[in-house]
Amino acid sequence: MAERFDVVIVGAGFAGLYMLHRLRGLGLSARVFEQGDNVGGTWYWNRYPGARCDAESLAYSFSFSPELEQQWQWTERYATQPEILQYAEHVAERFDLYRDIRFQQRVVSATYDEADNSWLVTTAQGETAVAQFCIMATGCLSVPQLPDIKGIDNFQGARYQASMWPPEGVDFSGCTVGVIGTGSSGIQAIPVIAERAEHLYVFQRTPNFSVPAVNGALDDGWVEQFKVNYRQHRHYHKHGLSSGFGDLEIEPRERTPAAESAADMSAQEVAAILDPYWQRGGAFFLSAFADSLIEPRSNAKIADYVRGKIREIVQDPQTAEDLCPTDHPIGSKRICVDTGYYAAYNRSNVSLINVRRTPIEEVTATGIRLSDRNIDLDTLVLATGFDAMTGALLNMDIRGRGGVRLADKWHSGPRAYLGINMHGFPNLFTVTGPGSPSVLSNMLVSIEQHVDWMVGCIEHMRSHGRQRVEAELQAEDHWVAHVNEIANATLFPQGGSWYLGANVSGKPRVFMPYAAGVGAYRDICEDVVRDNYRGFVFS
Ligand code: N01
Repeated sequence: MAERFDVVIVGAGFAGLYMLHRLRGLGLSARVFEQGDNVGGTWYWNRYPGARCDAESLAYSFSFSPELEQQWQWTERYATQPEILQYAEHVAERFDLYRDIRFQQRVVSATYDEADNSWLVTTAQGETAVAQFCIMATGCLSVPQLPDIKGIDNFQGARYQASMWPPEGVDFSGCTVGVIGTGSSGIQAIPVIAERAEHLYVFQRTPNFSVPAVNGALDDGWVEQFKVNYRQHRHYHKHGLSSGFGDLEIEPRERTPAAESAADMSAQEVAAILDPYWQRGGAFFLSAFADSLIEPRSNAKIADYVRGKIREIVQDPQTAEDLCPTDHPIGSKRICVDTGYYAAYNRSNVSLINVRRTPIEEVTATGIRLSDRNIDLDTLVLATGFDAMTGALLNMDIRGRGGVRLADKWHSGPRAYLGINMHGFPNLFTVTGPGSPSVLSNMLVSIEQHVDWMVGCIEHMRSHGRQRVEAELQAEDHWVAHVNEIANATLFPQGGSWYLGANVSGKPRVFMPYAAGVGAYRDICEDVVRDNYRGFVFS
């Protein structure tokens, strides 16, 4: 017989950990199922060389515990994967969370029993749990997407996937290495692999825009001063225009764009505004102009500036041209933040293969056969992305009221009210689900906001004797239309990105995250609560 809890949580990344902590505070019992053998979610799996966060560490951290934020010492402006994983483990230990987590348990189904008002959750390993509430804390980029390349399984050398990297690491010394994929993962890994490999071939299909991280060690005195005002910094992250990302100012302040628009500026005027952002580093670069993701002419000027930088850095003119993105507005695909990416192509042991010019015909036992030659490889690294936002949810067999499958409901794309709950799926919450700011924001800010909202809702139900909460169909429809309306007012839909599901063949092309920012979204969620949970039905 399945054990009974108040809540089942799927996933022990940051969302699952914080949810468990908050539920404990309410005195509720919870069981967490996690497929890995430790906590950390994305930071548990993505151990590829050079993996680090593109949000600043002092912002990409929990705010719920002032003691934790004061005591934890981040060492670099952008934390490395091992440091973030240590942080997740520290949080789990500090708040005594491990005892409720079952590791190496991959959830395969979640089924709602209407008569019992409960969810039955089952794992591939045969464990089950029944609970009134089911929380999907499954992450947005947790299902790897493998490339559909002929012969890929024939390769006899070592093959690694960025998002399932072996914990013991990989020694590339003396190896001829091929990397397929030049998104954020590839762009972080390439300069690091280049330092070790005998020769590195990068197989690039679509170039991406990348800005320098300007990473470095954090100065203790500076951090101490920053932490004096931590609460106020957090306030701006949660409510401001910056989508929850941090800044490097000691004085807390709202980050505002330097200029309204680049559209009618000369290249020199644009450069005068962008140069300080480029030198300062980080994805905040895109916020220099207020309309960078709205006005195509402004966006084009910013893209020109970055292409100019690529041509300045990369010595070989043909390689530089091949690295210049021309097929999408800058920022419409997630902008990458790198350390030495473009400069890596100046090394004599790094070759860029433009596979649009010389397509990959086949992966063979010994390497890659291009349309014009064979390249022998010892090692092949795949950094080919994820089935984002919906992948983890649809990989499970989730069945709501009347046995309706989530996969059927989402046949033409995800539908959820506020990205929090779906009509037909009572008491099931999706942390940072499609329809919420999620991947367009600092995930820690969005995770805390969602968990706090969901816990507030559960508290409300308990104090009002309510057993069931479910989004109204009409509220869900309106929200989905609103998410689309906001996205269509931006350049995002032109990106052909994973935000749209465009990287997965057959996936409906729907812009999944909510693009109005964390501040506006938080206001809406709070307003819904003030308005007696407008759009939700309790029973
Ligand atoms: O994945 P991606 P990612 N043949 O989808 C290529 C987060 N993240 O893992 O564009 C050849 O961006 C594909 O080419 P194309 C972050 O949000 C964050 O790098 O389809 N190439 C593309 O170049 C990020 O956006 C951090 O033509 C093929 C690449 O693979 C998200 O995760 C670090 C191919 C996939 O790029 C995903 O990033 C890492 C094929 N058949 C990740 N199939 C930080 O915090 C695919 N590609 C810094």
